[in-house]
Amino acid sequence: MPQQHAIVIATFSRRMRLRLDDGTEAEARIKGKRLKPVCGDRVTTERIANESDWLITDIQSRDNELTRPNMRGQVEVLAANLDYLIVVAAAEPKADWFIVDRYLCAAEIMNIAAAVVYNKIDLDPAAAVEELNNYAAIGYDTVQCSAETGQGIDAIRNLLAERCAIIVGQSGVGKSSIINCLLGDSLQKTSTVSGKTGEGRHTTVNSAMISLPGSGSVIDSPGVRDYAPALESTTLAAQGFREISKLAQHCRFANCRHLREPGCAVKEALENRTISPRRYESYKRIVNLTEQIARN
Ligand SMILES: Nc1nc2c(ncn2[C@@H]2O[C@H](COP(=O)(O)OP(=O)(O)OP(=O)(O)O)[C@@H](O)[C@H]2O)c(=O)[nH]1
Ligand SMILES: [Mg+2]
Ligand SMILES: [Zn+2]
Repeated sequence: MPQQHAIVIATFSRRMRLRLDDGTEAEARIKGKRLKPVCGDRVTTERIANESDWLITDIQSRDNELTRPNMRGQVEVLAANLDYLIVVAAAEPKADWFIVDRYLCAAEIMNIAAAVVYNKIDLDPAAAVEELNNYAAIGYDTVQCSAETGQGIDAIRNLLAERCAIIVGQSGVGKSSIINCLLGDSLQKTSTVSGKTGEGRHTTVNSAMISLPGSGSVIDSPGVRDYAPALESTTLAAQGFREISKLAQHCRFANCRHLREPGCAVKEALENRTISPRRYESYKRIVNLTEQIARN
């Protein structure tokens, strides 16, 4: 059978939707139990005789992975081959900045750029100015927007140009709504992957990569109640906070964890308020979490 390369653009447990190299889309199954393709994966695939399905026979090595520990403490890969992460918070449900920091930590460790987007400013225009300024000061892209009024959506479009991004955040903050806004007239062409919740709200149940008009693509992902990156060690936690890792070279001890060590440049910056106490609290929580997981 002739083989083709393809990108996984949507996953429904063991069924996949592919964009083949020739630009067409196809449904696919997976050969064997060992392969675990995720959205964004580049795969080798071949046609199954007398069927419309394709068969995924191999996954090319990944540039990077967005991961999280699952309930059993194993590492679950959420998506692969990303070059940008957008984490969305909103006026409603109430923004959880610790979740935002944990996603940014994951982006840092993947070595990709990231943006913090605050949506639903039509509900509360001034709610997050301070937090966003704080993120902008340490070098993240920031946007305030409303998928309802369209305000700020162009800024997100510009950030996504030429990129393969993932959009993440709590359930209900408006990730799918933002993507719908970005799609505008092209909306009808995309098959949105969503199901209805008990309250009749449309919630995204599967990850799907959406090509944006012009350039760029973005993976819409199901919202979360909580998120923590899967970290192998507490040293990685410091790497996940760019303002902390920048200061770490000035700490007295090379293995400083920035908790109670003497001569710690991070604690000093905290006292001088040159780093955010809230971000530092996020860092401590991730250190604790990583230690807990390591003990289990
Ligand atoms: N007022 C207002 N409502 C919005 C805005 N953006 C989205 N919403 C509403 O918020 C609700 C949730 O939006 P979704 O786009 O489904 O949120 P999501 O982040 O994709 O949620 P999950 O798929 O569950 O993770 C919907 O009822 C939207 O109409 C906004 O900018 N302003
Ligand atoms: Mg959604
Ligand atoms: Zn230190």
